[in-house]
Amino acid sequence: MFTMVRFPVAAAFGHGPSSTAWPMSYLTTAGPRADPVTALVWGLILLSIAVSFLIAVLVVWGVLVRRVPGSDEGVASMAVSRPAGGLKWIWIGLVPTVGALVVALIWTIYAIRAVDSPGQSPALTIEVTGHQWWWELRYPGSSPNANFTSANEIHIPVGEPVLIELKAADVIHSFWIPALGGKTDAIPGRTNLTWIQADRPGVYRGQCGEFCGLQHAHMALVVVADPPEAFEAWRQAQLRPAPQAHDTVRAGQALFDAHCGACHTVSGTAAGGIVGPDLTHVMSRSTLAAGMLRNTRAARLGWISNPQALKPGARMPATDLSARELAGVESYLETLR
Ligand code: HEC
Ligand SMILES: [Cu+2]
Repeated sequence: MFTMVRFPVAAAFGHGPSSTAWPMSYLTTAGPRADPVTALVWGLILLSIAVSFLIAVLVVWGVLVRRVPGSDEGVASMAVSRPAGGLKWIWIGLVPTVGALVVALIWTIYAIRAVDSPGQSPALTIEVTGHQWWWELRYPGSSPNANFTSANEIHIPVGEPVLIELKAADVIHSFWIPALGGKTDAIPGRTNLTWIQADRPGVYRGQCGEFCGLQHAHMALVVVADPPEAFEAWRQAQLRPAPQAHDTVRAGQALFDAHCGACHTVSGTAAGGIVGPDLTHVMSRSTLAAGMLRNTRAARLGWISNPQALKPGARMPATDLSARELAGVESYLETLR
């Protein structure tokens, strides 16, 4: 009936992201918060391969070339002897080993320093709060009426560092956008800081990285890196309150306010709940329920009538609306662009 978002989620957006085939791969990254770590990962992989290869060669050489004379006749007939000069092999082994470890250590320290904080001051701050099982996003502005709230789809301007203030509403979650950086935990009662930067426009998939309950696997998010003008246009659109409901959807709005408004906010209306995602611009998002469903009419109807059938345990109850009432609510939602 409705479409589940399949791997890769980026297809839902219709434009080419940086790594369409493997959206969760951390081996191809797209910004300075992640690239130094990726270089380190590849470096350590190559170093490990080189060390393993060297050891393999030495073992084969020891077995085939440095055979003890007479060992073919069996261990019992081998003379016990310790030729002089064997100790030097300890040193020959120790020097490259320590050398490799020192290189790895220095490179690691360098990589940690490089990703610790952005080179320039962040263009923007976003407060990201993990909930079971969705992400609340708050974009603070310079004045109270320049704030807005959204969910699950983080838009950022391309090429600029963005500070992320991480919180959690219930249990520990972890913010993870593999192409843009490593995980940072979101811990109840704390604010953890991290930052992201995307150097190429595109869609970067993320996922809660800390088991947080039954629907942990359905707690995805995406970062959409927009060119500056597109980002500004998106921001302006998000700042607008919901349009005045037209006569044709007023009944739907009344039903929404009565049945949904205690949990969902639609700014500029009576609906001011904060238990679930802000729906003021729900139609501008490409997925629903933290990346689980594509945001289509069929998916919305299916979700609203029985979220528990799709995401068992989600903090949204099934509704007892009749089919007609459901269609009314849906036509109201469709105005929330
Ligand atoms: C008890 C609180 C509660 C009520 C009542 C409720 N919801 Fe929800 N709703 C939630 C929560 C929590 C989520 C997030 C679920 C998740 O993704 O795990 C949600 C998610 C949604 C989403 C997906 C939004 C997104 O961006 O992912 C839509 C759409 C939605 N609800 C519509 C409705 C409508 C319409 C009603 C009324 C018929 C309603 N909800 C009633 C709590 C509620
Ligand atoms: Cu989580």
